[in-house]
Amino acid sequence: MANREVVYTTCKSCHGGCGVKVTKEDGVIVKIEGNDKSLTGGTMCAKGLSSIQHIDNPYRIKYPMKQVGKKGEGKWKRISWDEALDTVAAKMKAAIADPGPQSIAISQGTGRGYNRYTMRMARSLGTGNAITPGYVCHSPRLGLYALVTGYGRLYCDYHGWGGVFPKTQIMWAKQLEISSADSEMCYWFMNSLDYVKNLIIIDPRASAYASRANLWIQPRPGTDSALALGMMNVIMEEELWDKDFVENWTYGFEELREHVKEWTPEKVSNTCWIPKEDVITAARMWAIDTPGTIQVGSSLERQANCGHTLRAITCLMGLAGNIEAPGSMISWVLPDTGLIEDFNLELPITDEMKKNIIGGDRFKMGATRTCNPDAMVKRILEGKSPIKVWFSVGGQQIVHMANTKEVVKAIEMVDFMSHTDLFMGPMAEAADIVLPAAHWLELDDVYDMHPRFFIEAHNKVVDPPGEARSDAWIFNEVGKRVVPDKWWNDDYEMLDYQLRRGKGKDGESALTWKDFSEKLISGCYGPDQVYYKYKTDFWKEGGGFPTPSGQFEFKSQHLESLGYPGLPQFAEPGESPVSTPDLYKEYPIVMSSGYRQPFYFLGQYRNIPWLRSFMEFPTCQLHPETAKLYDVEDGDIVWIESPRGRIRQKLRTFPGIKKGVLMATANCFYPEEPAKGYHGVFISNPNVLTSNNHLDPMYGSPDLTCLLCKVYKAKDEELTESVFHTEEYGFVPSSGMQDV
Ligand SMILES: Nc1nc2c(c(=O)[nH]1)N[C@H]1C(S)=C(S)[C@@H](COP(=O)(O)OP(=O)(O)OC[C@H]3O[C@@H](n4cnc5c(=O)[nH]c(N)nc54)[C@H](O)[C@@H]3O)O[C@H]1N2
Ligand SMILES: Nc1nc2c(c(=O)[nH]1)N[C@H]1C(S)=C(S)[C@@H](COP(=O)(O)OP(=O)(O)OC[C@H]3O[C@@H](n4cnc5c(=O)[nH]c(N)nc54)[C@H](O)[C@@H]3O)O[C@H]1N2
Ligand code: SF4
Ligand SMILES: [Mo]
Repeated sequence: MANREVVYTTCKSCHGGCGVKVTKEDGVIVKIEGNDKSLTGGTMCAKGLSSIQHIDNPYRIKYPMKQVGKKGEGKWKRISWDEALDTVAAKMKAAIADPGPQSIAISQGTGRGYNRYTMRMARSLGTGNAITPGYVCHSPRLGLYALVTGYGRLYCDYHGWGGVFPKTQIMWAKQLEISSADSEMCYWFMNSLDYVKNLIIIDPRASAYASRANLWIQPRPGTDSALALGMMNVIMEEELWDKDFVENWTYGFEELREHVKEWTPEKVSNTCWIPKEDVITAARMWAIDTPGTIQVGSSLERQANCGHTLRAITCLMGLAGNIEAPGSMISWVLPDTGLIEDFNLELPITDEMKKNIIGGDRFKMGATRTCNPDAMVKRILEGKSPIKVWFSVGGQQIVHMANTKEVVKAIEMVDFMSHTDLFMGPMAEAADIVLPAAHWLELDDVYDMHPRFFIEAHNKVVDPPGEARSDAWIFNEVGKRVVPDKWWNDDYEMLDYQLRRGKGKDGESALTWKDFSEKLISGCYGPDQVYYKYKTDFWKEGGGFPTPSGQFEFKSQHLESLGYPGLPQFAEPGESPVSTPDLYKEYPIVMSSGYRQPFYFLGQYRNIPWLRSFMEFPTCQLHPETAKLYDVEDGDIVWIESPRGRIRQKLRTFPGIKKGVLMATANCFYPEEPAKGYHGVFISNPNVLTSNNHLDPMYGSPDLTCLLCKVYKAKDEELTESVFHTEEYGFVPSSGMQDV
């Protein structure tokens, strides 16, 4: 009889959070399924369920290695952990001594639960030059929500804990059912649809719920702030705003009212290429059928007017009084452990660090705690590299930043880079040293990716392959070699420290990692959540918001003091039919990139056979009539070209996409393509096409989801790369890594 064992843990194959039940037989994982007693009720997606193929995968990095050829050549030699860590630490110490700690960059990818280690590492070394994709993903909304309400984390209350579900739900540039399948949202969102009266989708492309929506608006990509301003104008004209909330709890209403007057439904219609009736209907639904929620998608943050778009949408929330009411937008009360993020926030960012943040002089909202990655690339290319040592953990900057050609060139110019990852990919190939990271089934840690109302435990199920180690262990080992007073003797001490404020089993003692690991979750949910905090002393004695005026701020004096307009504005994308009409003649299609796929997570999982089998090539979408206009057909491999270069993707004609608009799959490379050429990063990745020249004035975000392109069929002789000719998707690792 096999020895069976069940372990409960938490998935993070995406941003994470689904409760998982794992069954092992004789120490080998035989089944992965949802934990029906967890907050996510036993639901899991294809990515998490395919984890058996993640942990036993030929692309896994198993040992520390150093590059022995030129960067990007894929010539690697196995080294010991001591050699790897000592080399990284020595490089950091030398950089701290000369020219100073600001010359160290610490980077990460999108949140995978280890973010707080990245930020603590940066602060403990004394550098403000942390690099994250936050400026195109989530940071603008958190910053803007904070500006208006004083509290940065506003979430949709899909839960019904206040006795009410949202009556109107807007899905604004968001395909929640795919992109937030995790514990963040989807489970509760699906349930809340039983109670919704108006579901409004604002998306140039039909997402899964468009067919169920009462109203589906298809704006031209990059024009959403005009739509939000126009909806506010209708609300003002028809006097539909929430009188009590506006009168008693807001600042700057009259100025906003005057400001949005020019945004008539006709003007919005001309700007966004939508019927003017859509603006009026959406505004009425939103303001009359309250409470309501707006789920914002990050396509709006991958645009150079993102600051004002998010501000306009936030003002729209306040106009309808959809703040802090049950079934509206709410800031959650945290678990009793507080924000595990305090682990990095407790190390203050000093004036000296701030002064040296790259891009800090230009992007006064975005580059305050992290640097602006595009400004950094430009500085390196100018030959004045401010970065001597780059400690990269997760994250594929080569793939995910605008203008791939420039990014590759800049990264190759950095003196020393290490990269920590589970799999070989473009960033690892560009590194001098690679450190092998453990999968979530192979580590113990606190899951705190979205510090909302709960934290969960990642419990180790099996040992990592070879000498792979958890990110927490790796950060701590590097940290204690360079700044020992800010790090711990071992990573379990560090876990205990992070949980120190939590209540233990007896309700008195501090929560330890061991207790928490058994408990699996600590949270504040159900009747323990608090609504209408601004009507109580929660934020301010006597009530109010934690803003400078104590009110919900339609107009921002803080922005004005930084030299930005205090009221939300519209601006055309850097390249668009309106801003660059000549370019539009040559590149006559408006392009967006993104639209998450259920079986990939950004650039990840094209090396997972089960997941790759759903979609061999990245696809792009065009309306059948647009496709006909440019002589391309469903199933063609097409060239998509912009002034910066061209890529190939497979065309899917789709009547659900706006005519004249192309949507491309983002974040693509091919693990099976050779290391040289960074695993095919130039074959299909839309960032070969995007520009890093036109950036949001507040956040520094480039136009990744609104630019211009042309499209034409690729000839057979142009499909030379192996990816176009593999029968079995070529799962053979190209750089022979696993044999070292
Ligand atoms: N399965 C899976 N889940 C993921 C990810 C993944 O890769 N795979 N990625 C994760 C990450 S890092 C993020 S940031 C989130 C992103 O998740 P979402 O915010 O949902 O982002 P997308 O799916 O890229 O885009 C959402 C929708 O925006 C539309 N859109 C594009 N441009 C515009 C525009 O200009 N205006 C409007 N109104 N709509 C537009 C697209 O057509 C698309 O349907 O998902 C996360 N979750
Ligand atoms: N054109 C265009 N560009 C975009 C976007 C777009 O829609 N269009 N989206 C933008 C957005 S929203 C984002 S967030 C970025 C995403 O950017 P990234 O986060 O860079 O995306 P990934 O491709 O998922 O890269 C993550 C890397 O981290 C590794 N990894 C995963 N989990 C762990 C872990 O636990 N530990 C360690 N050490 N490594 C791990 C993975 O193997 C992978 O190599 O891309 C941005 N760029
Ligand atoms: S949604 Fe995310 S957390 Fe949930 S199973 Fe899928 S990958 Fe894992
Ligand atoms: Mo993201």
